[in-house]
Amino acid sequence: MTGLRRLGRRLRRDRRGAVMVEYAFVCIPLFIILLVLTDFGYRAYIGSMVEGALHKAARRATVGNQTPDQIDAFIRSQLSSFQRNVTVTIDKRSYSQFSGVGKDEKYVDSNANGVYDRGVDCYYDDNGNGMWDPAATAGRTGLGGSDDLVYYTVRADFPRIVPLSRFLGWADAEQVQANMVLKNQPYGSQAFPQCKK
Ligand SMILES: [Ca+2]
Ligand SMILES: [Ca+2]
Repeated sequence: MTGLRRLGRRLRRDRRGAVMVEYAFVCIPLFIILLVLTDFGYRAYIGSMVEGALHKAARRATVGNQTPDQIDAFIRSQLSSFQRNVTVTIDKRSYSQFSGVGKDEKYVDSNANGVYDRGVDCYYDDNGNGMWDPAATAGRTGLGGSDDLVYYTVRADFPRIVPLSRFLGWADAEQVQANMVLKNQPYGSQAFPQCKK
């Protein structure tokens, strides 16, 4: 019997290598699942922190006596525990009517073509900037005035804490966003815009 045959028989009898391969087949998927769950958990944790900070800040803002900078500072202070690796973006837009939140400024479609036509259709200049605005620019920046509705958006951008991006084809960074609409206290009078061309 040649040495090669003897080696083949020894390898067939030796189960230690097979156990290691089986162990790897079980452990690698489990390890990946654990990393994915950790990633989801971290994302959920940041999402809940962002939402909680936004709720607290919005309540303070609606009572009044808060400047936009103070609201921003409050939100950032609430998120300061993990802000070193998280970029926080805060946007506040105010609207005079709930029906206008996140939508185009209203207009009267005089020529019935389904779109706003400058100089032809009259529009309601809700944000008072002298022009019709689509949803992206509608509303006023800041906290608005009495009885106004304020649409808060807080977005957090952060790097993944587990090295899955290359392995699973995911992006290196994640993003969570929280939104809230609150109505300011009626501590004054509010003027509604008139339709104009
Ligand atoms: Ca039109
Ligand atoms: Ca406008």
